[in-house]
Amino acid sequence: MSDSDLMDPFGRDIDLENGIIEGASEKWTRYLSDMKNMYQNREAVEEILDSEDPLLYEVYEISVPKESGQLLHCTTILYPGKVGNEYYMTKGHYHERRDTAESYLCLSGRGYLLTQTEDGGSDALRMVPGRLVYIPPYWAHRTVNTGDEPFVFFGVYPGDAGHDYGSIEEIGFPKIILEEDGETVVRKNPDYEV
Ligand code: M6P
Ligand code: ZN
Repeated sequence: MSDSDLMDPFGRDIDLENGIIEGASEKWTRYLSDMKNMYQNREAVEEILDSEDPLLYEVYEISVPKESGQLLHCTTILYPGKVGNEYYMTKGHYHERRDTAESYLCLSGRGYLLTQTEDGGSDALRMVPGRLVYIPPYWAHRTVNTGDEPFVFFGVYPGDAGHDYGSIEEIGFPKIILEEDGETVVRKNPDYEV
């Protein structure tokens, strides 16, 4: 590698309350219309979309080359809300390179990390400010906002991990998180089949 290939070290400022990363970051957004087949109650989805298309989450990413050896850093701001009685959640994904891990550190708000493996393993881990959750290689991951304020977390993962949404868009996760009688409950997904 020549000197001209070397990146310079850099710093970025992250607002630990609202997750905004200042500086040359990429930002992208997901609306309910981007994941309307992923919630249990399709009628509730259509009813909401008849009058508005709510912003579900925003992701700020620090731009580095998406290459082996690099680390990608991002914050996700997942807004509070429900579709029927199912809380707002991220799409969820496997990594294209299945043997890559990811860490999330919760900065503010509260929620859950849902995980699954391709052979039917699954888990649900609570996330509160200051709590780190580790997603080992081979585990798909989705987050769910179970609170009434934005759920903000910081994530780090390998530059060449990639995102694979394919099977998740079709079959979802083994577990779903609902509000029932004012309580947050983790239930088996009735539509889930391996
Ligand atoms: C986290 C990271 C990102 C991911 C984002 C949103 O910030 O895991 O890699 O893109 O959450 O999740 P999704 O891509 O599943 O919509
Ligand atoms: Zn990931």
